[in-house]
Amino acid sequence: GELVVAVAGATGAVGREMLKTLEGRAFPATTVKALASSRSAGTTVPFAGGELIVEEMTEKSFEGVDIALFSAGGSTSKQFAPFAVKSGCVVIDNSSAWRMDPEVPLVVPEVNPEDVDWHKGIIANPNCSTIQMVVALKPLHDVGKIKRVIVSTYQAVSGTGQKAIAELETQVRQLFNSQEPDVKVYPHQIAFNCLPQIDVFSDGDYTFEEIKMIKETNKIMGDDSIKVTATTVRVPVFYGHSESVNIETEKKITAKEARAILSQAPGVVVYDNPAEKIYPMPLMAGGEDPVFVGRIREDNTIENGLHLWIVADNIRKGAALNAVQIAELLMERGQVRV
Ligand code: A2P
Ligand code: 11C
Repeated sequence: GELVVAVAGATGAVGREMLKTLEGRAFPATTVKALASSRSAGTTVPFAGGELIVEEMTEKSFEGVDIALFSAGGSTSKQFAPFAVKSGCVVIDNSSAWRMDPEVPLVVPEVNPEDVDWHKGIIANPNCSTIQMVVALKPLHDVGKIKRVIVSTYQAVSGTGQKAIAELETQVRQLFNSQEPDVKVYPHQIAFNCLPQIDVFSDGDYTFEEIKMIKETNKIMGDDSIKVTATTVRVPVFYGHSESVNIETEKKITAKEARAILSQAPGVVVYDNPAEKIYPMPLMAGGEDPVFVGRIREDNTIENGLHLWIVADNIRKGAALNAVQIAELLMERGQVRV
């Protein structure tokens, strides 16, 4: 039969990658609609060797649509997702708008695929930095039960969207031409700098990005007993988030065992050979699907501790790919349409 898919926010950094991913994985859509704001209505976006004409997203855009992939910001998704659901469409939403809603599953297909089964029309795609971390932590949790996680991130500007990619490029060019850099998107210059602030400050002086990593990890892993703490940092990298992750487990997992467990884990590639200077880096993870893990070693300051270095393309596994994998799960499990 017919399978109509809409991409909401099709002109954005993630929306464009969603279209590429649908095409690359041969998602069985008969029709794909590209939706964005009135600003870009009538422009085109590349798809399947041709182009799609972008339509303005309205309350009526979802009539006859089976699955909508949303990446148009939290407020847009709060406004439009309910209309999509009303017309029977399943929304896979990449914003933070619905993630902590108890009525909304928060899904990483390698971790909690069964949670798609209780959706009521909206399924949330987690934050990029959370996704890559839980893909690597779940198989270790299953073996040794993780008690505590301490994560520090090194996040690429593409996580902020198209305008931040442009800002880093522009600042680098301006600095090489002895000009004062324009600072618009971030509170400080991002070129040749590190900003220990992602999103707004909130409770206890944690940023919202840090709070997302903490709460989303517990929800996806289905285990509130895991204690998570985070420091999230923006770095002048275009694509690929990196994370230094320290875990404490109930049962001892040696570095060798961790390497073996992660080598078998779905969606993970172990890239770890110190003697050959082999470890994951954003420049190699960009444009790739897997979550790369390296620098695996025991933390001898505690009894059962491990260090991991986790890198993934934040636009792919961190956003577009995870969303398309959720759409594939919906098909496999017969959960399309509300
Ligand atoms: P537009 O290009 O028309 O502004 P990014 O995350 O890269 O900044 O992209 C954000 C995406 O969300 C873009 O596709 C943008 O469309 C879309 N968007 C933003 N606001 C709205 C809105 N009110 N209605 C529909 N799409 C929106
Ligand atoms: C960043 N993690 O790198 C953010 C982007 O909650 O979906 C994604 C924000 C979110 O800036």
